[in-house]
Amino acid sequence: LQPHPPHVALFPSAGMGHLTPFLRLAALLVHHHCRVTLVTTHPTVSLAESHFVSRFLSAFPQVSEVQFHLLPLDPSTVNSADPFWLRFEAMRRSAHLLSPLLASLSPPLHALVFDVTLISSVIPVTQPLHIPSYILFTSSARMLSFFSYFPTFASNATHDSAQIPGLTPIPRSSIPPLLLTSDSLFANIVKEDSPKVPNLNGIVINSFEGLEAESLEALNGGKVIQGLPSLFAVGPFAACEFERGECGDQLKWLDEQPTGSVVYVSFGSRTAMSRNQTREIGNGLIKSGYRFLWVVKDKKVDKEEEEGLDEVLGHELMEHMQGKGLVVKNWVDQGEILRHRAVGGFVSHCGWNSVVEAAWHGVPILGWPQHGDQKINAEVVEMSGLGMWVRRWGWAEQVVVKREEIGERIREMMGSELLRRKAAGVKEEARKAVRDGGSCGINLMRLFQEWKT
Ligand code: BUP
Repeated sequence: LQPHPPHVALFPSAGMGHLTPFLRLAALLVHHHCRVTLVTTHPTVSLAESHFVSRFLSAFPQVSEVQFHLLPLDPSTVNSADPFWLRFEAMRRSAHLLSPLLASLSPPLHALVFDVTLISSVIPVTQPLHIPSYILFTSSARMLSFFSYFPTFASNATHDSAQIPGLTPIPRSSIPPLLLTSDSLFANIVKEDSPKVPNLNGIVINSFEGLEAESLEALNGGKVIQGLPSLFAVGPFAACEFERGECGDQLKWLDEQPTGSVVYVSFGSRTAMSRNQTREIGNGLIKSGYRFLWVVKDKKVDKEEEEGLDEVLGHELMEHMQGKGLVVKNWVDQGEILRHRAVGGFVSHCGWNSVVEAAWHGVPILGWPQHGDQKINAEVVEMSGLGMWVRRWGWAEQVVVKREEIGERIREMMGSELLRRKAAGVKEEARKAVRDGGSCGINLMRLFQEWKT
C-alpha cells in the first residue's frame, strides 16, 4: 500500500462511449489504491449512463462523488441538434463552475483527468489551482494522432488525405464529415481544443501496442506533433465486474449454439438507424445463413425508445427471423456476449470501446462505421488484423446498404479462418499487455510516478 496514495478526480463527458472508459479507468485506479473522486453531471443524457454511474458508485463506496451542476444552455446558440453534443457544449460553457468544487477537495488533487472535449474550458480552471491536467482520450491512438495534428491539417484542408508523419495516410473519406463542415459544433470544438494539446500534462489512452503499434510508436516518438505531452497507453480496458447486467435469457440461448456460430450485431449506444436500413440488416442477417444476436436501436437517446420490435422491424420480418436468432431492443450486456464461446463475429460500428472489447475477446469484426471517428477506428481494425470493413458502405444515411451485400459480407467474415487466427493473435497481445510486466502496468506505474512528484 502506498503511504500517500495519489488523489485523482475524473471528469467524463456525455455518452456511454465516453463514460465507460472513465469508469473502467476509475476501477483500475482504485485497484491500485488511488483515492478517486468522480465528477458527475445530473441528469445524464441517457438512462444507460445513469444506471452505469449508480452501479459503479455502489460497487466502489470508497469513491467520492462530486455533483456538477450545469448552466442552462440556449440551444439556439449551438450549431447542433444532437443531445450528446449539446451536453458537451453545456459542460464546456459551465466548466468554470468547477473551480470551487476542485479547490475544496481534500486531500488536494494530484491530477484531474477529463474528457478531450473539455480541454480548452478546463485548463483555465486547473492551471490557477496548480492541478495537473490529463485527458483520457476515449478513441484510438490513430484518432488521437489526427486530433493532435488537426491544426496543421486544417491549415490546408483541401488535401485528399491527412499525411501525418509516421502514420499510414488517413484518406479524406475517413475523416469525420462534421470536421470538414466549417462551423459545425464538432469542428469548432476540435479547432479550439486541438492546439491546446501541448498544454496538457499527459494523455491517457485505452490502447496497446498489439492493436496500434504504428500510431503509438509515432506518437511516442514525437513524430506526430512537437510538444505532445507524455502518453500513457494503459489499455486494453475490458468490461469490469460492476458492469454486469441482467442477460440470463441471452446467455441461455447462446449456450445452446455451437462454438463460433453466432454473429453479434450492434452499432453502439448512440446510433439510430433508419427504419429502412434496419430492415435491410434484418433481412441481410437471414440471408447470411448464420445465427445472430442483434441489438436494435431506434432512437439516438434510449429515453426516447418507445416502439417495440414489432413496430420497428415489422411483423413479417419478425416472423422470418423466428428461430434464426435473437433480437434485443436497445441494450445487452456486451461484455458477457463477446466473451461467450458461441460468438464468432461482430458486426460493429467501430466505436472505440467496442473495438477494444472485441480485441480483448479475439472476436473478428466486420466494421460498419456510422459517424465521427469510426472509420478511422475501422482502419485500425483492418490494419491490426482484427477484422475487415467495407469502404463503399459510406457513412450512415448516405446510402442504404442492401440485404444481399450485408449477407455476403457477414458470410465472408464468419467464414474466414484467416481473420479468426489474426483476431486470436490480437487477443493474445491484449492479454499480454495486462499481465505482470506488460505495457498496461508499466504505463500505469509511469503515471503514478508523475502523480507522486
Ligand atoms: Br449498444 C450497447 N451494451 O447494448 P462504443 C453498448 N454497450 O454494453 P458508442 C453495451 O457501451 P462512441 C449495449 O460494450 C461499450 O463499452 C459497449 O461504446 C457498451 O460506442 C459502450 O463502442 C459503447 O465506444 O460511442 O457508445 O456508440 O462511438 O461515441 O464512442
